[in-house]
This record gives sequence, C-alpha cells and structure tokens, in this order.
Amino acid sequence: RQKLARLRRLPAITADGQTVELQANMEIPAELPLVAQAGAAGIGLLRSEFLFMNRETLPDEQAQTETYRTIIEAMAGDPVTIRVLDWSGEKDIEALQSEGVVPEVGEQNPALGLRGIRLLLRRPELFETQLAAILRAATAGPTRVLLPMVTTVGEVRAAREVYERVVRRLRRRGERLPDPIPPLGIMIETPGAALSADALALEADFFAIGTNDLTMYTLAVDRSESDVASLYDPLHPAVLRLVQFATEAALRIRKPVSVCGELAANPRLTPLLLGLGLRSFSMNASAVPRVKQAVRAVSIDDCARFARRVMEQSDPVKIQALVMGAGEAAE
Ligand code: PYR
Repeated sequence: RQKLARLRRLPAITADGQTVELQANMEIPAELPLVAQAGAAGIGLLRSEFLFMNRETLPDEQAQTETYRTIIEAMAGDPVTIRVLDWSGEKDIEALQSEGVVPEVGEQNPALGLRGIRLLLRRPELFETQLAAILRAATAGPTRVLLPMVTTVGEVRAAREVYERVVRRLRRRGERLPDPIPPLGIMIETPGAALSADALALEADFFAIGTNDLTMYTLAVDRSESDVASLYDPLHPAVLRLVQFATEAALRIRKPVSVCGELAANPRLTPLLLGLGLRSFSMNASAVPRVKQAVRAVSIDDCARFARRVMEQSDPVKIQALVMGAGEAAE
C-alpha cells in the first residue's frame, strides 16, 4: 500500500496513462488549507450558501467579489467551479427571509419546491449580483459557473440570458472581465434532468452530476428519515443508468462532465465511474488521496469491461457485491 501522503505529489493518472481530474468540494473558505493538503486539482464544487448564512442582510456585489477572488487566487491557476446559491425551503438563511427574497411561509415539500435556479430566476436581482461578483473575481483565475436544480432547457436559456445581460452591464461600467467569459454549466441532480441530458447538453457548457440528490429524487428517499434510509442506494441500477445516460449525452458532443456527489468519494466505485466514461470527480478533500490511489491502480479497458458487467445487472444486491468485490481485489 502506497503512503497516502506521498500521493499528494503524484498525478491522478490510470495505469494505462489516462489523466483523471480529482477536485474538492468546498462549503466554507476555511477548508482551503485542506484542499491544498489533499492534492486536489481545483475546486469542482464551491457551494456558495456560506456567503448568505449567519447574517441579517444579503452580501453585496463587492463583498461577494472579494470572497470569490480570495478563493480563486488561493487555487493558483487550478479551476474553481462556483455553484450559485442553492437555497431550498429547509435551509434556514435568515438574510433571505428578512430581506423578503424567499416566502415566509414554509413549503410543504421543500425538496420539490422553489429550489436552486427556480428561486434565482424569480429573483433576478439576487442572481445578477452573484453573477456579477463571480465574473469580476474570475479575472483572478480559471472559473466556472454552476446552476443548481435545473430541470428544463428553458431554465438554462433564461439563466444564460441573465448571465449575458450581466456581462454587458459590467462592460458598460468599464469593469475588467475574464477572457474567456467563464462557462455556464448545470447540476444533473434530478431524474428529469438526467433523462433530458441530450437536450440539456446542447444548452449547458458542462454537467456536474450530483449523485446525492439524484439518488434521493430517483428512489424517492430522504436518507435523513431513519425508517426509509436503508432504501437510499446510489448503486441502485436506476441511479447508475441515469448517471450513464447523462454522461454519454455529454461525451457525445464533447461537453465536460463530472461527478460531485458522494459516489465520487468512494474509491471502490472509481473503477465503475471510470468505466462509464467519467474522467472528472469532485469530493470531500479528505477523500482525494484514496481515490487517486484507486485511479492509479486500474486501466481504462478493465474499468470499461467491469462497468459493462455492472450495468447488465438489475439487482441492487448483485451490483453491491460486484462493486465491493472489485474494490477488495484492487486493494
Ligand atoms: C449532490 O450530490 O446532490 C450534490 O449536491 C453534490
């Protein structure tokens, strides 16, 4: 077994020479040292909710710009994918309530409610401020913008119109803008998005597959509910087929696609995900060394063969056995 610490300086490259991108998910800037320590090649998912939490007023464009810039600069040339605000009814963000951005009366079913891009398109001033801040900060290094909870091509088109309007406004203001303008991608985290991935891939610049929410919505399971938690299974064939469908839709027209849910953080699943054609993963920083070790241990041909065997199965128990068995063989 290779020392995990030594792996930090080694490239994430398969035994047969395929480069794989291993990035970190980040929730708060305090995690930056961890990201550096883990040897992650950038931030694949920067959740921006922290900017809006524990305060009574919304952060203005300048404050947001400075925070994003600090993070982009700290990554020193490695890319940072910033997910715009993914509020949903169960997230208690006081500033959004006190400034009247979100309804005061809670939704019956927040997971199916005014979440992510749905809220941002209803509150363009909130969306525009965040996009303007990201665009200004992005002069500091490679940046991508990620839209949460997209389910229709219309949402991507509407979001891109807002984005382009913000670019024009900043230009008129005489702001320096990044060249090129950061790509605008989407989360694939509902079965609806996954199954229309071919259409969405034409509109979005990249995909980030969020396997946690995708599993929840596909299997209709909230894993924080103990009575049903055992039904929560990211290896359920329905979830894997959606991941495969979305991945292939992106790859067919050469759009970048990554996985940023917990599936990506489990080194036993690395061969399966590589075998499905995925080459980019974002995970908790602490998981990067073990996943890198798993990447370096396998060849793409073997992974593709293995993925075909897994995808032939329709029984979650057999899939579990295959995947865990392969993991043990690789260790
Ligand atoms: C998800 O997997 O749903 C994320 O948001 C990462």
